[in-house]
Amino acid sequence: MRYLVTSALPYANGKLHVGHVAGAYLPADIFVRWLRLHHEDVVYICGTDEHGTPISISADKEGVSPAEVVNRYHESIRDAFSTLGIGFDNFSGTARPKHSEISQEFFSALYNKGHVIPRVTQQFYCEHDLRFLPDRYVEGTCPRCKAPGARGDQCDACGQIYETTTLVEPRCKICGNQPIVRQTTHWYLQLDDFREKLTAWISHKGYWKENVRNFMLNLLEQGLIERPITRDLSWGVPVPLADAEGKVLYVWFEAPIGYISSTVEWAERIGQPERWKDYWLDPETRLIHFIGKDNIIFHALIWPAVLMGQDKTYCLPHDIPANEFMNLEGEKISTSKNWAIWVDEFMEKFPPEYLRYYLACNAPERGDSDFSFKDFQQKVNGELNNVLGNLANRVFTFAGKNFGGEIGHRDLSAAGQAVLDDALALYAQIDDGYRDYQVKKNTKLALDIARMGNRWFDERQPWAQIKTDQEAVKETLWVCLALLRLVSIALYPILPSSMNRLRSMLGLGEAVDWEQFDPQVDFRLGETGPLFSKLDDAQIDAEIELLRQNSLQHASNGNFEPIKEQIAYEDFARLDIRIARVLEAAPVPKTNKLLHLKVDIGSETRELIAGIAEHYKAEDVIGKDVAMLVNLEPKTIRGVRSHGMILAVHSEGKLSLVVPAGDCLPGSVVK
Ligand code: B3M
Ligand code: ZN
Repeated sequence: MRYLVTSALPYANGKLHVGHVAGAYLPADIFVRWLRLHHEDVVYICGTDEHGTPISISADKEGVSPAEVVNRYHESIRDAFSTLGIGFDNFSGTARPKHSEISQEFFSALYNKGHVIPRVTQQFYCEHDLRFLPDRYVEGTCPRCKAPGARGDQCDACGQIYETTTLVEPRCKICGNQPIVRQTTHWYLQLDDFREKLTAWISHKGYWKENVRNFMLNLLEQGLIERPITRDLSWGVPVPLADAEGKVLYVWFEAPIGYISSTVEWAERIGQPERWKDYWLDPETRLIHFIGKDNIIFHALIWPAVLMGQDKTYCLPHDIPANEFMNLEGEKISTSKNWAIWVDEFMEKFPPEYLRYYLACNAPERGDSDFSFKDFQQKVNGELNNVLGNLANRVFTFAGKNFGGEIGHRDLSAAGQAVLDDALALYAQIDDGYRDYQVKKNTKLALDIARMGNRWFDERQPWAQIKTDQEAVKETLWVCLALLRLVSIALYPILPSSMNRLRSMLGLGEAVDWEQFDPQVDFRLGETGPLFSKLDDAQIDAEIELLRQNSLQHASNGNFEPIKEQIAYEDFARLDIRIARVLEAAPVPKTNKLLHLKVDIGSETRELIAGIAEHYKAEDVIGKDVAMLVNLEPKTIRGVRSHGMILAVHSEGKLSLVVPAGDCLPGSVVK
């Protein structure tokens, strides 16, 4: 069987955090390693997603070019994966020329067959920033599930996509203003052209995970509406049509094509440029996409339609194991609030395989899971060390001391055989588990094999046995070594380097096979030593503290507005800011935001309207001295002429008036 396994292409706009790894990467790597133990033909493909508004918004924020953001994070992500032992065959990026070329071919094939049609459409446009606001440039309330924070292209809360302009209470992400709706032309993928084919295809996917299948059936039932696959943006793959100046392909149209362009790159790299076709152009290939649940619609609906609409016959996804999300210490991971564990930083402090183990134990397979440092410590100390490490250690020590590390095979007693049989049954279950992506259950089953070994060792009491019955001791040890050997394979996909170390202590070569256990095996131990080490409380407490500090610090200095363009002193000097004493204040009728103020600015009294009523009651401001811009042109607000503006600060949702720290007379100049 030929397998093509992919993990979702992470956006190259930030570092990798543990939530990413738990969902789409570690489970795929584990699956691929398991396939390789079965000598399956498999290529594992990934790369960074380098286009779209996630990238251009990050670049805008940092004031650098999108290419700079992409290069920086591509490298950081690639290195983090490699330290973590995620073994892609190729890790590409979608800003590479080959990818653009293939994406344009894909678009053209659909266009030439009439599956892509231009339409004059309405899009959000910001009159302040003078630009269209595709996808993440606009945020509002989801028209379907009513969750806040929904974007132009998708709502994270319900995973649905909708017509952008149906977003409720839209806001420009750059300036916060309400956008207007403007005409523009875009090209729409006629999804309905593929409805029958898609329905027939999905009807054979009874083995899919329930979350994915149900989501899809529901969508097909709702009916497939056309989707725009182009955007008004400057960063991206240009639309390959003469009348499409300034338009690029929608990132979600071209990103999955990255799976193909990365495979093409791989084939070239290994010197067999045609080799990618053996995978992609064979309908029998098992194409498996590991993704997070927010990516289901793009992989299970739009992407297969895009593949179906090509001239060549591509294989279609065989399975789409979508995982749920991982939270952190009970709260949603949020990179914008710095509530995240960054993989590179984590691995500077802890062995990478401790992270693999913990994320595997805690894989968000059927529901959201939680990363907690205390639980991490408990899994490493209580399971890896106290169960598996302990078994290895006590058996190796005993075998070394008493038998020079040589324990030849023996005829087992009924009791010894029973333990081995139980372990073999678990070993077979673990094999099945990997086939079903059940990583979490497998960590438990593998540890159960080690638990059996410890129990057997305790029951047999070799330290007492040794005085009377050497052969019985050898049987005790041989059974334990046999169990360790099974564990070294069973856990290899999750902990490849630790298990290879265990194997070398057991006197075995590296894991290459999901082997049939050989009951005739003789053990000759190699150099032994501790397999794992414990994490102490102080180290864990420090991490929890650091996490809180980082997020607090971020909250207090986070989300700065960009600093405005530099000005000359003369520009500043044109502002006339003085201290005003509030004489009278009253709410403006029929509003809840405005106060009508009368102030003394020394030389005269003024009337003005201030938008502070949600934060200050009228009686609270009377008598206050505040900073006021006195030479602002007058404006009529709610029928009242407003002569000037008092200054205030917005911070963490609260508003505070700017007041002088010491006593001053009304009319004193602020400079
Ligand atoms: N970059 C979304 C994400 O990181 C997107 C995946 C693309 S897979 C083709 O969640
Ligand atoms: Zn704007």
